Amino acid sequence: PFLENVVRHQQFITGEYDTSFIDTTPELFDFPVSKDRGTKMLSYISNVTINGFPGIEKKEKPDFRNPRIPRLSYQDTAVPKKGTKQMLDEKGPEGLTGWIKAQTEILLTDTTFRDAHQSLLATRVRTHDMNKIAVPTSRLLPELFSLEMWGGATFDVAYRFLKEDPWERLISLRNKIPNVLFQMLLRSSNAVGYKNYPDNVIREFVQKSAETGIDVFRIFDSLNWVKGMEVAIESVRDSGKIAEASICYTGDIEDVSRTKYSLQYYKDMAKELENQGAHILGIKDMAGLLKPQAAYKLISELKETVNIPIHLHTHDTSGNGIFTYARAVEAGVDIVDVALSSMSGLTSQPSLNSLYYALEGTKRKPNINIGAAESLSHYWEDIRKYYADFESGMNAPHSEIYQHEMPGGQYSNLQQQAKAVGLGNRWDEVKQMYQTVNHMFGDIVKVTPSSKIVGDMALFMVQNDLDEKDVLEQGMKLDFPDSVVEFFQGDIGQPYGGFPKDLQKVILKDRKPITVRPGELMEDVDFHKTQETLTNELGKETTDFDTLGYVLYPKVFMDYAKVVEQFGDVSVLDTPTFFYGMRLGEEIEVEIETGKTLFVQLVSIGQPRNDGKRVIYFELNGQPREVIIRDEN
Ligand code: 3PY
Ligand code: ZN
Repeated sequence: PFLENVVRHQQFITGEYDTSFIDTTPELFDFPVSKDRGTKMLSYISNVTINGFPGIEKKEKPDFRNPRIPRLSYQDTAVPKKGTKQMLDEKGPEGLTGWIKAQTEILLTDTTFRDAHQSLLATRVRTHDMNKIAVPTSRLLPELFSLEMWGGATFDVAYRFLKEDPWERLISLRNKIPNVLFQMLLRSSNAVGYKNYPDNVIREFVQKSAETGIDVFRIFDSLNWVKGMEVAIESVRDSGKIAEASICYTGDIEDVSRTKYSLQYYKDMAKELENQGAHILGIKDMAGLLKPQAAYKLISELKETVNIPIHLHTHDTSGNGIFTYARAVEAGVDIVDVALSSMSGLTSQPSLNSLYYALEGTKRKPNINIGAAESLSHYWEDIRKYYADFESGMNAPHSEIYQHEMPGGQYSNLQQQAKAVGLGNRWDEVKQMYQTVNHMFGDIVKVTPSSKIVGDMALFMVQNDLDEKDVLEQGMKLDFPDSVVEFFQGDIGQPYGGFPKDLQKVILKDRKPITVRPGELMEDVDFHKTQETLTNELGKETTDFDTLGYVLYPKVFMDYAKVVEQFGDVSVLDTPTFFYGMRLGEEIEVEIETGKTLFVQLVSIGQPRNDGKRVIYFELNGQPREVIIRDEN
């Protein structure tokens, strides 16, 4: 309506306007904002302004600078250069993998939109901030192999904390970035959750994700149990997309005292995944344990073992990430994961920008425009400040990762979990206990959800002042966390080398564990019936996306739906307003739909009344509006 009003305006029609035209013509904003929609949005703003945002310290909204968005020429904006996405669409998965293998230069996956912020900022980056940089990313880095922008923890966190729909993120980014492959992280039978789901849920989830825009599925099992990956690999192949089946790297192939995860172990698994139909072999070094010389050895041997391209993922926690990549590149790895420099390093991926310079003068230097990467990095440097409350506090390389082996994506999340249960000041003990628990569990692969189970057990033991001996001696009387019990029951699969029997006995008490694939014992979900139930419960139309969200996370989804009912779609707010509300007198713009912008001013805040409520006075597009909210302070 705003644009319609503009183009119908006499001054616009006769071409007599300058930039003041919009400011001096308030009637342009005379489009109806439903009373309900406006009030809901103002209630949200009032609520965070007065009561703060859960999980972050309440303070007055900081005065952030406007993020630096790279300028694009009209030409750039209008026609994105063709990229890997077109290649997949035209040549199919095998055509694409043939092309990958024929490249001399190293190919890059940019993880800034997913793992980088999952690992640095507890997955809190909002779609709003991604949308603003999506077109520049597509136009300035069209040579990327892929953008990892979905999956892992982003799905759950979007509903749970950001109160936004993860599918909307996929849809809007896909629209803005039509040329680069979109990649997601898929936890095999755990999909994007923390437990095994029925097989038809995995199939449906993969099919919908593929239809909505995902091209490359990085598939892993949190125990490296290939049987647990079968349904996911098959579903991705059936969808016509790329199955990047992955090995999770743990331990240290160079350490002769640790023989469980040897070079041979990885070679055997690689061959198995290739035989299962993987188009690409992923090496998922989720904690950053792969040391440079080990990387050289592992990649060299795997290149001899499989015929498919190899894609390496690491985290830079130890500070050795670039060195590891340089050695892997020498050994012939095809693709590596990096993040734009301002979102890289430490628990995140190594820096794209640094790797570019590290490989200068070699024939494998990546084919990207480094100036473009620098300017995109400026944007993220500015945006990152909005999320300062979610930073982990780690600000230097952390070589103790080689001892505790905690995945990069878990570090900041477990720290938040520890704070939430009052163990914030015992974080060092939690890390130490994490290592102990790994040992107690028989040295397992630690990656979501197995890493979360180790984390839950570590928190449980620190909280209850238990050591390994206490657990074995008093275990029959202890109520272990649900996730730990489920793990020992075999509900997320079978760990390599089996379960430690004495611990399993005290944790399961008299129950018998399962040894088959959990999906074999689960009944299919009836999506049709579930959608009906959901529609009834919410009292409004629901989509297939809603049903899937509900099937994966029933409670989280319902809580999200309640927030939308109460406050409307809060994903349209800018991030500082979303987290901090507004300052007195401040005016903000909210684009509620394309071309429909609301102007909101916070005029005044009434004193608390006897009933504990306050009246908050706004102007919405120049009209006075009041909302009444409860002051929870
Ligand atoms: C996830 O599963 O979310 C991960 O990032 C694992 O490393
Ligand atoms: Zn990762």
